[in-house]
Amino acid sequence: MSLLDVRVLGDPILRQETEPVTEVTAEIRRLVDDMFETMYAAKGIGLAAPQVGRLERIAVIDVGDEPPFAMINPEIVAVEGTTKGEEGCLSIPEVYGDVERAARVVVRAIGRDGERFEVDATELLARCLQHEIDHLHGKLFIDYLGAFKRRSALAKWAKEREKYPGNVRKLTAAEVASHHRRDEEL
Ligand code: K1U
Ligand code: ZN
Repeated sequence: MSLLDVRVLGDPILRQETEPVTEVTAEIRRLVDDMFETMYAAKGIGLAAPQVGRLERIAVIDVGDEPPFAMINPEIVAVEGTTKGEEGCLSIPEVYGDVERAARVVVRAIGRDGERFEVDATELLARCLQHEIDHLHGKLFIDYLGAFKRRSALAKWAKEREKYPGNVRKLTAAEVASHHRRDEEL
């Protein structure tokens, strides 16, 4: 498995529409595995393909209370209610904001091994599903902020982004080592 560079706000790929996957090949499974490794090293609970410079419609998720899963060509097929909660993004490090989302979503997708599945989610999983599916359509959580909060998020980002020349977040050796140490402890 390989660690992938994470693209940060300013990279145009984060605003692009992804392309549906037509066949789950060995190359797609390899991308899924690399995305999991990258997500864990970056200490995220989700990661979408455009964040690692790819336009396949794929995201990976691990919110911790159920087994991790990949979703290929995910679609939201039902929504219920609304709820507000804090979000962050591995592509906009150190910037956070409250976003209103559906409280419950049902998502239909294809898994890493080509199987069709549905997930019926509430709470953090529902939020993470919506955040990742947005990434697959070029949308970011800051797009939901009101004018004032969006301006202050972008002002914070203007300082942070100096750490990411070329709009690339290279995971540091320390981040990777702490992920591996955690693995050994478990
Ligand atoms: O797609 C991403 O950028 C990953 C993102 C997913 C996400 C976090 C919070 C709410 C919705 C979606 C992250 O993993 S950000 C970092 C993180 O681990 C985290 C942040 C806030 C709450 C819980 C976790
Ligand atoms: Zn994100």
